[in-house]
Amino acid sequence: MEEEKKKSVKLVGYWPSPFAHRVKWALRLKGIHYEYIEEDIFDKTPLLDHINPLYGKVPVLIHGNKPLPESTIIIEYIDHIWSHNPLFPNDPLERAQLQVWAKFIDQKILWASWLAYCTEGVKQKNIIEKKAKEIIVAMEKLEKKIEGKRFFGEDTIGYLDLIVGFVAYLLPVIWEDLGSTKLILDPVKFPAIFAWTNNFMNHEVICAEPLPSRAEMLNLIRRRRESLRGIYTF
Ligand SMILES: N[C@@H](CCC(=O)N[C@@H](CS)C(=O)NCC(=O)O)C(=O)O
Repeated sequence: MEEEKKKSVKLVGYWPSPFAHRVKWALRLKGIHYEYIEEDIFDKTPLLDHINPLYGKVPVLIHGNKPLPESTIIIEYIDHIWSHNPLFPNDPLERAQLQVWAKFIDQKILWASWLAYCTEGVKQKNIIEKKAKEIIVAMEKLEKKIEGKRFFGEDTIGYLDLIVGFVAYLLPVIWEDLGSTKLILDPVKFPAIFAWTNNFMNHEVICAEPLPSRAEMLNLIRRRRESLRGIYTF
């Protein structure tokens, strides 16, 4: 493992990508030096298909000369190679349960929000309402999970904090700015998640590098939605 730690680390990302930010946070929490390579997903270079032939998406970690895509898997890999400041518990069942949560959060909150706002056509309004209800149910489950804790990793930031990180800065842009609803990060309905967003965003490692501004995110999401026009139509 000591040999592995000596190899170069590069991260191919795109500035607003919530998936790339997770990996950046993991690398920073571990104090790993890395080179960042920006890849414009609107104008992809051949590199991306070369290093991620299955999906052609960012982020991709390049460790030595070997690429690894998929944010959740990259973070597990990082934690395996650089085991200090652990992001996962030792217990195999608890680790596996966190992975189940990660999948749930990506599908039921992140992907569901994106789908709601990229969908167009006659049923768009219904779909947004349906997805908003589903997301509230998912957020209620998340609220119970974080209740009484400072972080999902208990006293310190762990794997699930990195996965949920987008809730703190991206979800409000999608739902409040694009969708004109305050429902998602309501401090009365979700006091524990609300408190967590402050803990997370003010953590020294997380706030060490500024995240894209709300206005930048909003412009980008609008542009991306436009570029996906016609893909999710009902
Ligand atoms: N499941 C992937 C999702 C990655 C993803 O969707 N990346 C987006 C940027 S936020 C992307 O590269 N999109 C380019 C495309 O879809 O062509 C992960 O966790 O890394």
